[in-house]
Amino acid sequence: MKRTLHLAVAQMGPIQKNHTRSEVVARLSELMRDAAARGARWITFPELTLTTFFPRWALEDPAEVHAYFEREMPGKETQPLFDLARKLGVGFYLGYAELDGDRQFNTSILVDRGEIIGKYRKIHIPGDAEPQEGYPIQHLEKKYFLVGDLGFPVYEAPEARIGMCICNDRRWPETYRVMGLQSVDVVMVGYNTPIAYGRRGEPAHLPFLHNHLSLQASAYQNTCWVAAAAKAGVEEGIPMIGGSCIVAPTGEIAVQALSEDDEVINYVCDLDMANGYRSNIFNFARHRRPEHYQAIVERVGAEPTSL
Ligand code: ING
Repeated sequence: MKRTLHLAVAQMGPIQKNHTRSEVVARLSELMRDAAARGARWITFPELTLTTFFPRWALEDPAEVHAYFEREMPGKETQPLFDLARKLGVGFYLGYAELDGDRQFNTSILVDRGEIIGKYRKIHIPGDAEPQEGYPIQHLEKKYFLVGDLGFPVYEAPEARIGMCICNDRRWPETYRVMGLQSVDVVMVGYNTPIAYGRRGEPAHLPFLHNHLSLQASAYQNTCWVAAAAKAGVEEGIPMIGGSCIVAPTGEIAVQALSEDDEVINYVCDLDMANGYRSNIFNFARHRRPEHYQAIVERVGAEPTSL
């Protein structure tokens, strides 16, 4: 009997500053109903998917900043999404800004049939803590979020081992390898990727290439499925990439979103597809040589000195 898992990715179109959480939860609920109607068991939503991507601005008023954060999860406005998931019998990944006491994290949770079974706090915080002179756009996540303190956990869901990461994490091979070494079956990731942030004058096609390149390489090199959900489209005048997709352990994109708006994609994933890779070419136990990898843990930045 093949181990299959029906995954959906719910891409969100833009969320503008004046969109309320209730309006956003109504959109998320519509996507969840669509995914469940297709037979999906799990749904991946984007990063920071309850509000507009506020780290594009330098906000100084703590009350204005905290208005983008959730003090409780579920809260009054998000409870309906949990209730719907319980009714539909589905699980979901949700990205949001978490206020834990006075600590601010870029967080995602795994919720199975309305119960939180896992939490992750973003570890690779990109961008800057202060606005940068001459940048076409700002990306100030280091101003608003602490580095996550939960590691890269992998959770035993009923049908599969599921791990999470958030946006910039997907560009770092260490992210998936730590989960791969925990035999993760599915990595869920949400992202907000503005087009203009990268290298100034970067050719327009490269943000799309780099997104899929990172996801496909990581799925293949860690013999896992990757479900990636974009918040896409033009938010407050800033364009963000779409390209939501479900990637197989072969590194192939099984299905991808075609729009930059609210859109569900889904795929019935064969979780045993990875076995051929795990038993041979990527049999970590047989082939990895950590005794030669110490630089990966000992050094933070690259240095022009040999080990
Ligand atoms: N966003 C971006 C990402 O890693 C970024 C930051 C944009 C990095 C463009 C490089 C180029 O996709 C988040 N939220 O991490």
